[in-house]
Amino acid sequence: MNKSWWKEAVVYQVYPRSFRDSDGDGIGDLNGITEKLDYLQDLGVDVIWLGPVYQSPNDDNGYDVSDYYQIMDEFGTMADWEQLRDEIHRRGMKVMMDIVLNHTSDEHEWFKASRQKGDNPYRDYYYWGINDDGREPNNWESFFGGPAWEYDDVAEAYYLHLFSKKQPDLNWGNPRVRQSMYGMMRFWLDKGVDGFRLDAVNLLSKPEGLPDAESMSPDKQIAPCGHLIVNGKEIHPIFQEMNREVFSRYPMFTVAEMAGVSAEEGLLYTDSSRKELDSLIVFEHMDVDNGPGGRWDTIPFHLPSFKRIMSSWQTTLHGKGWSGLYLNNHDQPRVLSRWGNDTEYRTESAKMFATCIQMMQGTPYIYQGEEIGMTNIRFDRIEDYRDVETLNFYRIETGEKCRSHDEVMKDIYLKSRDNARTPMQWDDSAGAGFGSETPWINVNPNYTQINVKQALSDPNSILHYYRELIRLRKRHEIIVYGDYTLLLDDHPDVFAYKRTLEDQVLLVITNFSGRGQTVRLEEPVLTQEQLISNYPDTGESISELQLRPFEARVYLCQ
Ligand code: TEU
Repeated sequence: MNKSWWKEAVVYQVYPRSFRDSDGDGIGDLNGITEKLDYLQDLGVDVIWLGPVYQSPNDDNGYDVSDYYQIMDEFGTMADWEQLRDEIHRRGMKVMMDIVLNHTSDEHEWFKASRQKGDNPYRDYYYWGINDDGREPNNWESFFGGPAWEYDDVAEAYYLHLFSKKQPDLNWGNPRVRQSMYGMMRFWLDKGVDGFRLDAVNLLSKPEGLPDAESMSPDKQIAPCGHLIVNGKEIHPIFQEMNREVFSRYPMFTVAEMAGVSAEEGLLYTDSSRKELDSLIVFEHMDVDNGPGGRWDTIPFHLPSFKRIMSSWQTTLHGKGWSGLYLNNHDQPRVLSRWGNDTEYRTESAKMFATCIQMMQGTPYIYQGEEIGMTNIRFDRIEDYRDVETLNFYRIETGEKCRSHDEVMKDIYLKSRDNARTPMQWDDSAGAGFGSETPWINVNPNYTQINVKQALSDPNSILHYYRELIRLRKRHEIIVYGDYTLLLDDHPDVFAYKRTLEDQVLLVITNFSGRGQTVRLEEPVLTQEQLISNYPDTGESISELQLRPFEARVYLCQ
């Protein structure tokens, strides 16, 4: 058993823009995060993941970096960042920075230089091209809708942008790009950062010749291209080099965000003997409600598929690799609105999801607001949305696709990333205690009932339950290091599994439905101790369990 501090840690993700606004300008900031560190320490988390806080024109809320060495003015100064780092460390916690390597902002100095014609050393920092007929080099569609190529008048060519057109893709085939980025990472590590979350990082190796993607519909000029790019030919050598040049030189931890990775590929990235990455944040389990049309094409949640995916990651990585555990982040709608019940069973379903995920092997990630059961939002007007992906989708669907406002808003209510980006709900005062009454994005009107102040005062709150789950992880090694077996494989509504470590067995039983369920577990046990449950009074035997809506139970058996 290969032990590491980051395997035993719980990470809390802060989305700085929406966490706490200390100066009342409508935008969350670094001093706001510092103000709330006692709250995070009380919750029991070990690591704070800061969303990108670098200089940025904010086309994609900081994921479009114009200067990696400066703090975004709206968030504060480098001195504020240093104070935040020190206050995190003083409390025995660690700080993880979000590192964006696949692209920069189009306002980054490199890109500005790259556009210039003539003998230009920066030209090769990005992907430029134009076909003989004056068209785009290929038919790729951006992840955020529309073509992945944008024409630039100065360069008289197109540049590649897999995300928004203000996020040109860097050319990682260029050694100067790689060395500059390694230097940037070392700069932050030398400043005392303890870990990195690497953004969209399995996109770095583009396919040779940038071939067209197969078109799904003949009338469309562009086609989704992600599958051609993810896990490209040079990706493993890139991480091995990055590890040599950066990670291996510091006592740090890495988690890489990667779409389009299976558990087998995940093992290649995180197998410790290969010296690439420590762990991953993947999408396979979050994509179970994506139809053939992708993210916005929502199909019903199917628990057996979810169980199969979770189980494949649990068993494939065991003993060799490592993974992150999450159901919420700033790119996903709130899970309790998505797959649970955010009205009648809000508290039960929030606790159930947390139990199911946090009792698995991996490093749990808690996204701000998840611990108080924040829910999705529904703004009537598209003008109240801020996310570039959502706004592009609305423009394309109501424009060239001629769909009605009401129809498109239904998709946005289900999947918009803004669902998770509304201001953190601290209390029931006007503006939810975020710090300003007119924040950059509206608060969820349910802040009068759902807020931290209320949760702290209610012993049955989701917040107290999260604290207890974290405490259990610290107390029972089996939660971190035990192996995993799926139980009741084909059950359509119940997710049950066991973890085993030496002579101990941990049983986790979760009801994903809003109906009662009766299940039989054939587990021979001598003694059993119930570690946690989201319902009171669960005294009966474990061989036949009567589960209530969204009930979750965890037993330790010997
Ligand atoms: O996300 C990468 C990524 O794969 C997602 O953008 C995903 O494709 C999308 O959210 C679902 O449609 C990272 C960041 O987490 C995200 O916020 C950024 O927008 C993106 O990279 C670009 O930097």
